[in-house]
Amino acid sequence: MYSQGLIGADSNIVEDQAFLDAFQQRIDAEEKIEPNDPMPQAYRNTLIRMIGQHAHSEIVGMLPEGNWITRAPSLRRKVALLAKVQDEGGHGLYLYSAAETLGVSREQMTEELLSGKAKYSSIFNYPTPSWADIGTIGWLVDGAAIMNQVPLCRCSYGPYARAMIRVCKEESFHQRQGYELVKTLCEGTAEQKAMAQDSLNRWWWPSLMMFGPSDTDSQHSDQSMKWKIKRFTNDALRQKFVDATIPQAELIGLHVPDKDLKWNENKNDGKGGYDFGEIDWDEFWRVVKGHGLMNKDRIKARKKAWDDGAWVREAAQAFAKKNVAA
Ligand code: FAQ
Repeated sequence: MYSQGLIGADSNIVEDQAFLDAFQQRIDAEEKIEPNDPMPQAYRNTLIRMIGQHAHSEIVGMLPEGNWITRAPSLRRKVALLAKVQDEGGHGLYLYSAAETLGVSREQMTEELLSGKAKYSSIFNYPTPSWADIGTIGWLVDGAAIMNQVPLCRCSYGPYARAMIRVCKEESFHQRQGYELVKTLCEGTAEQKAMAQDSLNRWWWPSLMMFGPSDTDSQHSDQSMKWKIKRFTNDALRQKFVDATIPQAELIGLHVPDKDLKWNENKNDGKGGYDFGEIDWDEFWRVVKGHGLMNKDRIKARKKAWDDGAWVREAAQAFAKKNVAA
């Protein structure tokens, strides 16, 4: 990885106004910023925080679905779920590698996850008690992830933008297979349809929370938009997600659990869109701060995997050293 050569790569840079203006000009001209380019420390730190959080989300996100691999109801469903969970692991690895180009090590990022310093998406702190949850996660969670990540393919930082291209293609496939699973349940027995509805009831609001706090409370959005890391605000993406998803729910006969949901033809500059109810922000912050239903289990599982894998990392390093010496 690039990291070893890059740590402190621009520590000699004086971040005076001329430097910051020249950097902003490159951003405004839609140039990609690459690992060896000089960049303001705050730009670097923002990306390390955001890509690190994203990588952790992919890896922790394997747990709720992994829970169902042994209990998938058919071989076809088992193969699809195995492949999906494996894809999420791959996304985590590209993203850790993209973050490493900024001079942070994977060990450091993992320590920050395990100590609670680094965040991961709130959505993965909810349990998956029914098989329908596997469909709902693909449909809504991957659906929300794509809405947020397609614009990240145009992020100003080259390695993150490029990693996002393949990630989005795979997430798009996951969204479709999840929707197909939920649709199949809706076309099945009354009990299966009820299972799908119950799952939507539990995942709808947490999926809206994935987009982050409202624009008025989002501390990083303004600067990240200026640096063209983010292309849309949290609320703008949330609105796009709601507008895209309601017709999908209607098509398969599911009811979105929001009494304030209403078509508003004046929304989106007259193109129309849905008004929707107020998100429970207390719940959002409680989960983000570590007090959701599954936060402790998720970190415990990641710590066990990291500790159990220590011998593999040590062996790989010893082997690499032996090869260099030979
Ligand atoms: N959960 O000022 P903002 C996936 C934190 S991948 C937890 O608005 P920002 C794939 C935020 O970090 C899902 N924390 O922050 C998959 C900040 O705290 P900090 C992950 C959250 O960065 C599917 C504070 O609140 N996707 O699902 C959340 O401008 C299925 C203030 O917020 C990404 O990471 C949250 N929901 O915007 C895998 C995409 N929201 O760091 C398996 C890249 C906010 O100052 C199965 N990230 N916070 O301590 C982003 O687009 C942005 O980072 C946002 C937040 C939009 C998440």
